[in-house]
Amino acid sequence: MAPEHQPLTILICGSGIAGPCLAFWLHKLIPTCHITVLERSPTPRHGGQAVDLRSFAVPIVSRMGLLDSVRDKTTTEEGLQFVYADGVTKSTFPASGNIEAQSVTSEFEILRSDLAKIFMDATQSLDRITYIFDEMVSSIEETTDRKVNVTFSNRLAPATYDLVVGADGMMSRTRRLIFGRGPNNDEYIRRLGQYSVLFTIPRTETDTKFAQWYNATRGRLVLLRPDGYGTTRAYVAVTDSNMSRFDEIDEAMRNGDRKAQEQWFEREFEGVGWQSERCMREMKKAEDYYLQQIAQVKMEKWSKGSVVLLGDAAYCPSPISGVGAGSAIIGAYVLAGEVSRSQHDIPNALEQYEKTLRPYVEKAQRLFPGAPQVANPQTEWGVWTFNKLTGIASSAIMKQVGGMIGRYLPAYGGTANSPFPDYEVAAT
Ligand SMILES: Cc1cc2nc3c(=O)[nH]c(=O)nc-3n(C[C@H](O)[C@H](O)[C@H](O)COP(=O)(O)OP(=O)(O)OC[C@H]3O[C@@H](n4cnc5c(N)ncnc54)[C@H](O)[C@@H]3O)c2cc1C
Ligand SMILES: *[C@@H]1O[C@H](CO)[C@@H](O)[C@H](O)[C@H]1NC(C)=O
Ligand SMILES: *[C@@H]1O[C@H](CO)[C@@H](O)[C@H](O)[C@H]1NC(C)=O
Ligand SMILES: CC(=O)N[C@H]1CO[C@H](CO)[C@@H](O)[C@@H]1O
Repeated sequence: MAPEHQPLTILICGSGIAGPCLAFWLHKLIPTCHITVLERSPTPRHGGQAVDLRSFAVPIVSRMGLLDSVRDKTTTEEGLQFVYADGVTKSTFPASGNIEAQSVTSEFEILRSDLAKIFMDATQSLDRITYIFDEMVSSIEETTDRKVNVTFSNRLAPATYDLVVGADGMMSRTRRLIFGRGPNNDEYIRRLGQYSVLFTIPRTETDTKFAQWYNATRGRLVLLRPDGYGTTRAYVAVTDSNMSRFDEIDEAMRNGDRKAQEQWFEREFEGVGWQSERCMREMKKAEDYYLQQIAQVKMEKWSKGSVVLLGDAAYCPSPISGVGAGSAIIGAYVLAGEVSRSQHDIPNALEQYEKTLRPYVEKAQRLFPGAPQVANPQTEWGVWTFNKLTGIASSAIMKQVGGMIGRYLPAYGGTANSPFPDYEVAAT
């Protein structure tokens, strides 16, 4: 091999959904490259609720040979119910049962941790892929020959890579190292006005096979969902367009102060009714407690030289879009494909990745007008209107709501006519 054709060395920061999926595709399309996946947490991260596989992500996972593994792990959820104040009256949206016209509940709905594990299991034992936990990057510097010098926080020795990928989630540290905090000093984060805490709780008889959504005034939401493991996943959220309401929780989040975070939720949910007391009690015991801000990441550019961002780090569409996991998977596939096509000009590969993926991401980031506020009313009147609307919407004629959404929002649509190339194994 000529010296200029040394095998590529690639560093991926983050072992969530995007990172392992990228490792898979790079390994498949570039049979010589060496891949290191770094994860800041000491063990793979669990927690969170279900994520959806929809549209063009489905054929990609199918080409990975992993669709059956996903099918085996799908949550047992049969649809969505809106629960009214009496706790008895409900309006129901069943899952559509058709992957070409998916309802609000996707046919491939899987716990985030199960999906991450499927991708990790498919890559962890491959040679040329090394996972390293409890480690992160502390500095990144471009060299004159378009490589990247990296130093690490814990035990790894400084090293040089051909490509560095930040797949380290919405609060990406790689992004900050390369692009700073952004022109508005907001870390490129567009806040949508919701903070939610997610955790697993023991199942009780009141939990059904449906996701149950309970509204309360002042934008408070309790959502309980079956998880396929005999337990229930709680999603407890506060929504407001007045961002000052979140000052305290935001600070507690930045400080990693779980106790202060819990106290904030307890205060917000006092007297809310339905299952909220049970949730507050279980929240404090939960081992998989996970707090998130609902937000989007918007950037003008996703790469600089031979460093690139992927998944939530680059273009988080937010969990309420329903396409966070899907756009991480699609992005991983496109990035691997473009790198395989332009292995000896990485900056060019990264330009092509961005050009190919942008139009999709722009659609994925389109939310319903007014989301999430419209579904989390502040006033009794708003709550009443919302409940009336969801009552009407669940009548037979509106059961195809997923199909309708599919026509307006391409990210929710069918799996055919993918705009992405069929990348083939590349010659090196
Ligand atoms: C614990 C958890 C629970 C979630 N639950 C939900 C959910 O219920 N519903 C939903 O829609 N979305 C959820 N998400 C977000 C969802 O996974 C993403 O929107 C989507 O799948 C895109 O994945 P990603 O790989 O880009 O980012 P993520 O899935 O966020 O993965 C990023 C990974 O990078 C790691 N990391 C962070 N910083 C560093 C660093 N400096 N160096 C190395 N590694 C780092 C993180 O620990 C994480 O493993 C959750 C994310 C996490 C981490
Ligand atoms: C990058 O690292 C190499 C090897 O350690 C070193 O020789 C080189 O000077 C470094 N380049 C920069 C720009 O730091
Ligand atoms: C916004 O929220 C803050 C903190 O809860 C509150 O003090 C303030 O009155 C609110 N502003 C409006 C316009 O509702
Ligand atoms: C129709 C209905 O049950 N709406 C409820 C939504 O939540 C508020 C606050 O708990 C109740 O007062 C409403 O009755």
